[in-house]
Amino acid sequence: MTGSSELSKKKRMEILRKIAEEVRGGYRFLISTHVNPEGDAIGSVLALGLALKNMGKEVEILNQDPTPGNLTFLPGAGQITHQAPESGEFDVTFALDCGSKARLGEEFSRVRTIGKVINIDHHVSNSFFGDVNLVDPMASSTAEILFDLLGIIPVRMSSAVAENIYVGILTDTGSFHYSNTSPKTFAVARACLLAGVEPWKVAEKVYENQPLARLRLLSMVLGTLGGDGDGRVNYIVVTQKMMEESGASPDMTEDFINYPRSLEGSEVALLFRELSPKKYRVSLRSRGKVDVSRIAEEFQGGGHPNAAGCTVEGSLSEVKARILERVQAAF
Ligand SMILES: [Mn+2]
Repeated sequence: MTGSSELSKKKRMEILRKIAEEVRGGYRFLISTHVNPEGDAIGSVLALGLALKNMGKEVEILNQDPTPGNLTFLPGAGQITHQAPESGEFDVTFALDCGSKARLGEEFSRVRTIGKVINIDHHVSNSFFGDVNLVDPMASSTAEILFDLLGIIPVRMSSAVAENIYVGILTDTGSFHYSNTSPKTFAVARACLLAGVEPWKVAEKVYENQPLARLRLLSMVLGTLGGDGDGRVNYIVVTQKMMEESGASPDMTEDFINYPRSLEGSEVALLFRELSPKKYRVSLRSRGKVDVSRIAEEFQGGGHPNAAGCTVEGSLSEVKARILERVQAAF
């Protein structure tokens, strides 16, 4: 057990109070998240950013990578910058949903003065790189933790803030499908609805608004479906060639792993995405029998017991063989 998984209610509240104090005392805030951001990353930076602005704070949101197309509807999304700001001097910097400082990206490292770093995350593999660290692996999402922070500061949750929190929760729980969905998760979602969020509208924008390129890519990727022979481990592959032929962007592959994951009898699902000819991003999902974060960590990656990722160098057949061997040994 790491210290983080034993985070007690009391300790959690202490840290939240400390962060609320930093918020009240600071004036210029930088907010950032990991490279290749998804729903929880985007929802979290926007929810906190909008809330701080509502308090009259000066806020800069820096995400190195672009916002996925299906999330650009989120309130405040137009205010995200992708390059280190020229006059980069901040009292406090929030790193949200990000396991390590390196995952904040190159642009982040160019900011002149980041001030005190507050690290809020729910990844068990978080490296506690902040001056203040709130890592709560029991939370469904970083957005769920931010909901508590806003209540303690306190700052009213506007409908715009609520929509961002709701999307963070919705996407990180796979629409409330995954095991990280708790009574607390639904309580926070309920509060978001009471603040004005309309779930059907959000679901339509997030899930039923896909570009044709994504479906074209998916049809190619499903053709690569393979397994270990007994049905427990199933994988798919995304190559650079498929990306080019379909015209899709990497963020469109985000949910593809749910296809091998959803197969009958599937315990571990894998997605191999070619980054360059001898380098692959590997996403791992488990239904609970195998702790895939341990496997990812062996390859300098990380994540949760049921959802993790790592980057592995080698040809596709080498990378596949190394990962499959490791996964099979974990049963
Ligand atoms: Mn998250």
